[in-house]
Amino acid sequence: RIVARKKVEVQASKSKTSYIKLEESEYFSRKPYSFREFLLDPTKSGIIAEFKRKSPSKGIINDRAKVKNVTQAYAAAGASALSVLTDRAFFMGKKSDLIQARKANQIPVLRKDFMIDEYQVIEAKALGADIILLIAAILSPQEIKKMAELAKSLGLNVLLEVHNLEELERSLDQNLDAIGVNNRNLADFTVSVDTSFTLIKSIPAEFLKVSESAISDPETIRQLKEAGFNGFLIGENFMKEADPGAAMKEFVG
Ligand code: IGP
Repeated sequence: RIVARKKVEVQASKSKTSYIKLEESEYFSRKPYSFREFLLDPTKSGIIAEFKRKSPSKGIINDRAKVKNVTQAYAAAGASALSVLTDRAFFMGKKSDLIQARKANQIPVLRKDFMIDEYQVIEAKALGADIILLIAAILSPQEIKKMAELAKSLGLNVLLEVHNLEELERSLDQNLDAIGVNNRNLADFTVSVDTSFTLIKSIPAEFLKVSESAISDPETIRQLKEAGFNGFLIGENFMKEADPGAAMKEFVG
């Protein structure tokens, strides 16, 4: 189980690295980019382009692509933000991938990981992230509140991921910036973009709206925009190609 493994990993990081060390990071004092500003920028695509080498559902997607090249090509193709997996066990991601993406780009970067502890929020800031992901399926409302509050106090943007109405209703909090509807069911990996079309009706107006996963054609984006979505998180459709940046460029047209 992902969460059990993550707990062990976070404990290990905590005992190796003090909070003081994290605060010494050159990124700790930077002011994160506004997710809202970039997502609503009409000159950009609304796409949050993801760097993902591997996933539990697909296995290896791309283990040759270089994070600097790919993220820069994503940004040049009009990405509104970048998403970088930092989970090693299931996604072959690295914390240093996030640092590299940060260094190479001037758009918001989402730390994509399973956040279960406040330590990871502080770490996200130290790695140069602008946005953190909180997954409703693995967090209690109290945990979401605590982590979102901490993130906001550090100037980070918060994206809450939900997969059904129950998760959405129990998890809403004033410290969230965006609600992401995951079209992939993390329990059985089945995908359906209809999850987005159904759930958007229940997302309060003040939140940015992001549709996540299984988006593989521009027509789907057009429909999601029409339904009211501001952001589109896309990974595999680009990463499955040898040149993910070129794939995105072609997709955006
Ligand atoms: C991207 P896709 O189908 O375009 O590769 O999906 C992103 O939504 C997906 O990687 C994701 C994810 C997550 C990964 C969404 N939520 C939570 C790990 C953890």
